[in-house]
Amino acid sequence: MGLFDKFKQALAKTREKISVGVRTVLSIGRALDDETIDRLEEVLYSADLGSAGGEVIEEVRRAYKLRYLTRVDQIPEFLREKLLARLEGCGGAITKVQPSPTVVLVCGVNGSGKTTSIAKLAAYLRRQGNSVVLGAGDTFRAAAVEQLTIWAERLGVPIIKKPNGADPASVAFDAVDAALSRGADYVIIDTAGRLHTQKHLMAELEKISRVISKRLPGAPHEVLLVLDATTGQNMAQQAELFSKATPVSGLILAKLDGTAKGGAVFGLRQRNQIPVKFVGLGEKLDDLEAFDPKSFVDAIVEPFLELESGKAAAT
Ligand SMILES: Nc1nc2c(ncn2[C@@H]2O[C@H](COP(=O)(O)OP(=O)(O)O)[C@@H](O)[C@H]2O)c(=O)[nH]1
Ligand SMILES: [Mg+2]
Repeated sequence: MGLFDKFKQALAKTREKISVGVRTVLSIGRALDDETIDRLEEVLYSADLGSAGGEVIEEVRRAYKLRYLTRVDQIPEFLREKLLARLEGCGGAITKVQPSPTVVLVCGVNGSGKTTSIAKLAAYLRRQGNSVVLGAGDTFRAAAVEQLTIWAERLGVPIIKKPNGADPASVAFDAVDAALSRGADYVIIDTAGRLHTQKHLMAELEKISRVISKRLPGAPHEVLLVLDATTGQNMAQQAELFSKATPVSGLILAKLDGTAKGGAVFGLRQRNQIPVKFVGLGEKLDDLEAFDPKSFVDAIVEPFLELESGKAAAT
């Protein structure tokens, strides 16, 4: 299945809401007027695009006043362009440094999908011919270390771990050390997602980064923040919070499959300027995809194509 089809499947709920709304727009007529624009605004609102939806509709209103837009069949292309512009700079390029290893630190709140995403990212990097070492830096919960160990065994990749309660920074140090001595291409380090105080989170992430850079100057090369896509607009707040603790180089949106809140990606990008690099589309090892803005926007815009044809789009 191609990425466009995977996004179509993942965004099925959002697409269904758009389809329903688009039919009400069409029931009003083909000429663009204040009423059809109001209906379009509701469609975008139902797709949970957040502030991005409101801003795009303002662009529609402006274009309508300037007589640049006069018919509803011009809307899909207009939306495609405006939505795509909002995801400029997003994409799946993960840094690879020479000499190796590239150190990837993974953070995010508990339950967001960190450990699973790390396993998927390791599988992804290995498919591209890289060797990977994992670091079990979530030493706060014994179950977290066990979970990553199971993934490591399944993947056949080395894992560096310490007893429960050990200093996560020392695990990170040892993981980088192991990657250096093995000549591994990547080392991916898990972290705890405790958020009881912002101060504590900052201190812990800062310390891990500092200790990593002692072992390998310039590292970590990537700090990936895992966000739970089902939390919708809350993702933006979390991205802001973590950005204050540590410079985040990219986002992994986990659990994009089956959520009605995938549209939140647009507001997220706008508020934080952190590129979405990967998306999680399920719980299996191969359910991680490098994010491709064009396929994503196409999957959202497709139900709007009904405005061009006046017929139901294929779902
Ligand atoms: N459907 C779906 N579930 C996911 C995805 N990523 C993670 N999960 C599930 O979310 C739950 C929490 O994931 P976990 O990796 O343990 O989160 P962590 O606490 O941040 O390390 C687990 O049940 C995962 O199987 C995804 O992309 N799609
Ligand atoms: Mg975990």
